Amino acid sequence: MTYTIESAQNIFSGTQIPSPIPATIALFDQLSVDDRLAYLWYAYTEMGRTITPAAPGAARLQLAEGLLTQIKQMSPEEQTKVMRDLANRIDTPINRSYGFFSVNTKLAFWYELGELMKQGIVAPIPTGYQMSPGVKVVLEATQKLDPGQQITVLRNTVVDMGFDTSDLTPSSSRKSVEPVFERTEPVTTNVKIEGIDEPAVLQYVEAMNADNFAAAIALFTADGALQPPFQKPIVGHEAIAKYMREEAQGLNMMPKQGICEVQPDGSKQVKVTGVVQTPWFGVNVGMNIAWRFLINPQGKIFFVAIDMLASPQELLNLRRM
Ligand code: 45D
Repeated sequence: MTYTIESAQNIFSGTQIPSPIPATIALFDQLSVDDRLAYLWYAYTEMGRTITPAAPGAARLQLAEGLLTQIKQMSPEEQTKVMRDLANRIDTPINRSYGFFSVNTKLAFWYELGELMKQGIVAPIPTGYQMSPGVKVVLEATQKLDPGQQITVLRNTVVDMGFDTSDLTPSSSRKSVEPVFERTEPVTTNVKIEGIDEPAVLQYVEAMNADNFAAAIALFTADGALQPPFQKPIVGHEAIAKYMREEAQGLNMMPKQGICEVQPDGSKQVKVTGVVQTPWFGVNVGMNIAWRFLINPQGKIFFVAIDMLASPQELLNLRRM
């Protein structure tokens, strides 16, 4: 039997409950540009009372240094304009540079801007800014989310800023080596998942928890795909490896339970739920997620989707339909 990515995307579709994350981001997207910047400031500082991200390493900040230095030298009015332009996603030289940053470098850039705003070196929210009712609505929606969902909203809004460079080729000077996230926690080996003994799944988690992406990729078929939360599938070893280097480093994956269904052709559909921690927040924030694997009869991963769960109750939702 041949599989298609489209059919694989639909496995365990009956257990998928829409996450409140896209709904919150849709509300955010409707705000005016100053409202969006103000929302991010309030959401970030409010969150910072309980959880704050780890400071990015020097190597990571170095990648954003050119832009940060430029911004520091600007007048407050110019600084405000840069931030408005970023939120407006228009085509400017700064927005292009930002657009070529990896996800983690974009986060590091804003982390540093946030620090500079707190120190008064970069202009804070425009003077005279009045919080609109719209901002209150999105902030209230955000407060109802669990911490793992809140940081995902922040992350996804940051990733969407700047100019979309996906159709552009970076100049060679812009292709930068992705710095590593140092692991602070000892690596969890010998993964155990209640209800699952599928080697490809257990080995996948072990490899990812050691940032051993070569070992993880080797578990996929050549045409295999990985579908991150709220994204299209990434297809093939090379593309998956690039994605993992940029976005999967330092993650701590703690799968808890799962079900495995053997199909008549010998392929297996596996759903696993558990918690993932990002190196930005470490043990302080857990994200409740599901992995949906399609394993071919030879034991290789043809497809895996990673979904953010709507609520912790979904961790136990392993029914088929
Ligand atoms: O605009 O199996 C200011 C995969 C105000 C791989 C600000 C995975 C102005 C395969 C406050 C300055 C990766 C898919 C902005 C598994 C302003 C796999 C700054 C899943 C913007 C399991 C804001 C991994 C700032 C997952 C600094 C689910 C915000 C990983 C910073 C999830 C926000 C990781 C940060 C997440 C958010 C990380 C640092 C959600 C980090 C979030």
